[in-house]
Amino acid sequence: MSHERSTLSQCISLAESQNFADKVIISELLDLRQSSWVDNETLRIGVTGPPGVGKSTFIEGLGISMAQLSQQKLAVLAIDPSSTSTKGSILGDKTRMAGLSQMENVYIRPNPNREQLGGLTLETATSLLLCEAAGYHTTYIESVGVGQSEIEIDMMTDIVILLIQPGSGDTLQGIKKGIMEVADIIVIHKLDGATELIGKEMLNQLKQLYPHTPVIGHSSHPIVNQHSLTQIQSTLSQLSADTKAKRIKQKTYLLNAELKSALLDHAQANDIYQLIGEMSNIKHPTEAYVKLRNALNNSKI
Ligand SMILES: Nc1nc2c(ncn2[C@@H]2O[C@H](COP(=O)(O)OP(=O)(O)OP(=O)(O)O)[C@@H](O)[C@H]2O)c(=O)[nH]1
Ligand SMILES: [Mg+2]
Repeated sequence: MSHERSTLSQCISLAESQNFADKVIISELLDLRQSSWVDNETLRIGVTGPPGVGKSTFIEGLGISMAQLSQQKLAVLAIDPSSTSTKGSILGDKTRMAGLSQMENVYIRPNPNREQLGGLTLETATSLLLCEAAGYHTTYIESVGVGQSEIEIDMMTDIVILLIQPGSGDTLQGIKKGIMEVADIIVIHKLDGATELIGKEMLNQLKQLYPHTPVIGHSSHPIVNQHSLTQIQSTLSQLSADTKAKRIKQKTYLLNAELKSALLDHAQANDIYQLIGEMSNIKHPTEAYVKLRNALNNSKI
């Protein structure tokens, strides 16, 4: 089992590489496993929310409960935003998910957040497919909701769970609208101790503001609230009944993003300025666009 997990880790490292030959290997591997973005019986859950809201601790509680209930394998791709400064991501996530990381049928991949805001990249989508190809039925993607990452988490997962922490200065006005709109489930987290009262107020406000989105209060620490956990699990199983339509849209989005990235890599490899002329001769950005399009029209791409 641990051998299998280390093979999966090696494959994910290859998928994260920018090397073309590595991409060819991964593409062939996924073909071999008949991987498909749309057609399979897996479940992809995005967990997002501001730094420190308790995403990893929440996944630990929910994941342990899911892994105990079924024989199905579960993977977590955690994007740790603090890792660039502390370089402590692996330690951080393994301690936050100490119980899960001990389980036989669980794979946890803590990923350092690279240059992209929120940490999600196209390679994250490929890593997710690799987990599924290795037999992991449910994959969690943990990502902090900053920058454009909320768009991306919605574009990679079947169900987005947004965690909000009461009384942290994350007042409702402070939470970006975009992320509220892509959330399939809103969880008021850390609904315990000193923040319980203010959290309940927030819960009522949100229920009125978003009447069509399930809003659930929950606490994962020091002990997991089993009552709200059950509510979250049953909401998840209702929402997971039909994922196909969303996946079809996602596939178009991801495919276009991959094409743009391939074109850019191709142009860079061929020295883009050889195609469009010296930068100093270009007077405005649209001119660069038009020149490149013309150059591509004349080539056989
Ligand atoms: N009171 C309380 N504390 C919690 C709860 N869940 C997590 N914490 C604490 O909040 C802190 C941050 O938890 P994490 O799970 O690391 O939060 P995170 O959102 O994954 O953090 P980043 O990955 O750094 O964005 C830790 O000290 C946890 O023990 C909860 O339900 N209640
Ligand atoms: Mg975390």
